[in-house]
Amino acid sequence: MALCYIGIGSNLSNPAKQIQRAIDQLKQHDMFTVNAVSSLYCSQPMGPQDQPDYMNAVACIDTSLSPVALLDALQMIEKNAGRVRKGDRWGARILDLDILLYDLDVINTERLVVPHYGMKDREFVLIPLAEIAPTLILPCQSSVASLAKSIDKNALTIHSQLS
Ligand code: J1A
Repeated sequence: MALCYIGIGSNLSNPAKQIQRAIDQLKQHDMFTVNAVSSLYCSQPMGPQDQPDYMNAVACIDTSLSPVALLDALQMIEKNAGRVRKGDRWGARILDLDILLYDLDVINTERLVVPHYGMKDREFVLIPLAEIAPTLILPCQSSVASLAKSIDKNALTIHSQLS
């Protein structure tokens, strides 16, 4: 079994609903056990601001899937839950699932970079992660709690609780 942290984000088509649905799918999946889910956070978009605010959360799961098989399973959830059908055309992607951590493994392949390359710079990842895993130490030896404490909160707020 591997202990993994998954970052979840959406800024389209009722983001709060997209994220709750993604968590429901993680919970229903045969190959995952969901151990903990953070609060739902509202955050400002990275980079260009001419897009809606994001909702973000982090989930802690156990899985016996390999890292690549986990990525495949998450991309299937993105496809199922993250696309709206408009007539015969598939609409924009509305759900992002990122593998933040896979145990303390360090992975650098074409398909997968773990720990997630942006996680230490993103308040919408670090703060929800610190909420559910305050004592976690990253493979680089940094503590999640201390990284979360010193990062700029950038107007990040708790929106609601997830179930
Ligand atoms: C590809 N990948 O990335 S999408 C995939 N390492 O096909 C994978 N650890 O092969 C590859 N987990 O939320 C490499 N995929 C990966 N992501 C890993 C998953 N502003 C990995 N406030 C491309 N909040 C993949 N989000 C990677 N601004 C990128 C989606 C999934 C995140 C856009 C706020 C946000 C974005 C921009 C934001 C937010 C894309 N996030």
